[in-house]
Amino acid sequence: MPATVGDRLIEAIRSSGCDRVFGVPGDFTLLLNHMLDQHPGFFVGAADEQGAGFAADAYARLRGIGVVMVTWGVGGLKLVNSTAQAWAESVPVVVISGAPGLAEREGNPLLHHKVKDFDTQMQVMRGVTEYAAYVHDAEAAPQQIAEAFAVAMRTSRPVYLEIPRDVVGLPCGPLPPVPPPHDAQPDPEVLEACLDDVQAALADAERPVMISGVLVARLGLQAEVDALARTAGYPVAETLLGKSSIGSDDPWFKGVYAGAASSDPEVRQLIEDSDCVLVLGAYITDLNTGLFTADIERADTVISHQGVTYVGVRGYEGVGVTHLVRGLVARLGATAPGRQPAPRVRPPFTPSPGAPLSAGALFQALRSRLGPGHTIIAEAGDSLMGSIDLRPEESGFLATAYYASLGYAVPAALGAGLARPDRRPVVIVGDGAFQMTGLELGGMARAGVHPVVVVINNDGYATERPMMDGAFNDVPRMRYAMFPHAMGSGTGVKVDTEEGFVAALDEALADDTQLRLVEAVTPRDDISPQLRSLTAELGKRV
Ligand SMILES: Cc1ncc(C[n+]2csc(CCOP(=O)(O)OP(=O)(O)O)c2C)c(N)n1
Ligand SMILES: [Mg+2]
Repeated sequence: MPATVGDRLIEAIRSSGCDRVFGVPGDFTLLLNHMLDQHPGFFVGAADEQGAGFAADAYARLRGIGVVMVTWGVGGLKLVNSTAQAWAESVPVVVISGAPGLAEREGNPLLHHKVKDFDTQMQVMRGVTEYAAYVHDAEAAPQQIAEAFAVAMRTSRPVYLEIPRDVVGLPCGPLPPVPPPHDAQPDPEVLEACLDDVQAALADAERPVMISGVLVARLGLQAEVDALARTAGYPVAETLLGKSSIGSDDPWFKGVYAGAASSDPEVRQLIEDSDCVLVLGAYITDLNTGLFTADIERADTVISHQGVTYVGVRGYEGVGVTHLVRGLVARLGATAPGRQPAPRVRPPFTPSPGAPLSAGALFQALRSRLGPGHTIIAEAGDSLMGSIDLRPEESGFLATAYYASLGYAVPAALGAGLARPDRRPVVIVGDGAFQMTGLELGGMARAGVHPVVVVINNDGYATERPMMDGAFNDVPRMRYAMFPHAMGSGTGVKVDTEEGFVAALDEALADDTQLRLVEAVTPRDDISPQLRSLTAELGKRV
């Protein structure tokens, strides 16, 4: 039997290093689903397409590529948000959509799931992906499939493949060789000049520091950044979106720098007092800069993106963060990391007897207990801002810290648990966000994922209340601790004191055989100090 388009697609997925496809089937994908079924456990069903998209996003953040497969229209259009997030936050997700067969389209009939035209979904997905192909010709299919995976890995952005169902079974040729996953090499003279300039800036500086951004994680540069820090002795801060791009137990790790919303005053002072800040692969977004309160002199800054590096105002085209970091490591003779830093002792938290639970105490308790062995997933809202000072291991923290879509954290636990089965997902999520995608917990046990889920029940949209309050910030009051019971797996408990929270958290962390949900009730108007300073600023703009 000659290989078919469907076979080639599966071959491309597997050879990319991805061993899961998240999705929801529909009649336009059933043949593909049937083919995937030849590999047991390969397809992981989600409750909703957006949940599948978020699970694939989390998987991709941890494994370098993720795949989501859905049906056309009703499925694909639900993936617009998760794919937009993947684009905004540089996550290589391959989105595959089934589609009506070529033969079914003759005469332009009103087929189910169709909106306006047969290419409506393609047009929409083009707007949120780096590469999009309509795979309707079996001869061109291998090239399109190979290119989609190559673009996703090279650019660290989402891509889109739409495959009519009667093309899936057509025979086709082999996948062409995939081009190397990294950027084109820069002009060697420009690279040398750039490295000279950066080295001179660093040598002249008395207090050089590094800021590690999201691309350090996405482009796999952690070992090089560690090597630079260890050899040259530069302290390292992270951005919020780049949180856990290096490990917080590394001795050179100093915290998260985000201007006025930094994790602590010391890290803010360290960065703002520096006379040479090496900013590696960071996006200068509002949330990364504490709403642009970051105060760093441009003249004292080396900032390196994908494909360009600036030393002060001097730009070096073609020198991306990968080239800069690798070039500096080579020049400084920095060695690859050989040893594991000793785990830092996390600041202990002792609950005050009888004290009602506050947001501040909740995050202190989490900080004292989370770290190695966990993938911490913090939802947008106070779950994220309050988590800024948690101490995850390298790549042990996931959050949509730029695009900030609520509903990410719970489905992300599915992807994270499967991508890194050696680490337990710990979800921190607000009550409002939980109502959006909390049902995805129902499929976790089936997939063998047993997260700890902390639902912060502060009676609504607390992040928005300081900016402008009204009944629109109230959400229906639900019994969050009852969800595991209703879903038929796991255990839930509701607590509203410091002692109760710590006891429930310890019990949850000690039992990794099942989903453990802790509903943590905090006062309605109580938010973390970081969120308070951010919303005070945001409120001025409403
Ligand atoms: C999908 C989506 N819809 C709306 C928003 C706007 N938004 C930002 S924070 C927030 C409130 C979140 O409430 P909750 O999840 O309870 O967390 P809390 O603010 O209480 O920490 C809302 C609605 C968003 N970021 N994402
Ligand atoms: Mg809330």
